[in-house]
Amino acid sequence: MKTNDSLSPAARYDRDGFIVVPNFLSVEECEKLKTEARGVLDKHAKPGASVYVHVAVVNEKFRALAEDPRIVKLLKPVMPHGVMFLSDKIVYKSADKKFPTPWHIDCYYWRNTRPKLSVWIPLDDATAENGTLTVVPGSHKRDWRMVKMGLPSGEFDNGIEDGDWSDGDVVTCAIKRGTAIVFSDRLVHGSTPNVAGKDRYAIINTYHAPASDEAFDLEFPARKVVWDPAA
Ligand SMILES: O=C(O)CCC(=O)C(=O)O
Repeated sequence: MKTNDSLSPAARYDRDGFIVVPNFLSVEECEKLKTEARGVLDKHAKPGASVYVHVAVVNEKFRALAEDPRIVKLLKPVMPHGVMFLSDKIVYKSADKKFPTPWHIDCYYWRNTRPKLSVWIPLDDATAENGTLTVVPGSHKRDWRMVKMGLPSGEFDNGIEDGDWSDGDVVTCAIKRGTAIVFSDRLVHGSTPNVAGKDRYAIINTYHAPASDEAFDLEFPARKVVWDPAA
């Protein structure tokens, strides 16, 4: 996918609601993290689950990734008031888990809290055929209504049903493993279905600005300030 643009990352983030950073992790790092992710799902996730939250609480490699200096460097331009890790999540698609992630905005899940962003990193090459991330550029500038969708998977059960964008507005992020996509919690995003039936592991880390704990934050034991410009 096209990632070049003469604008700075911060200006692109403001305009589009996301930025794409190729080669963020190496192939070797992705391979190792994928093994760790499989282990976390096997050991800690509900049987058959495609999602596991609080990875950094149970796995030191993912805890290290959450506060990796490369992530801090990546986020500084879009988070000038500091970077606090909140939580992380594995999302796994496969031959058994082909369903697309429905269109949604993450801020729906943490209403009345301070703004957040997430860093989505696929640990397999991610394509339109194996369930890659899809985004609607600029959608973070509008408000969206989420509804219960009654999806058979029971995971990702809320979505946007009345989105008025056209297919041409959607960016399907066909990217190599280890590419990082930084996106606003107001950006409309989802995934393609995994019609190829091939594994697609991704790790998603969520961050916000350092501040005194809000009640919501207390649900996330691995939360940690990773850059405080005032310190
Ligand atoms: O990896 C995916 O399919 C997308 C996950 C996602 O959008 C989310 O967890 O908010």
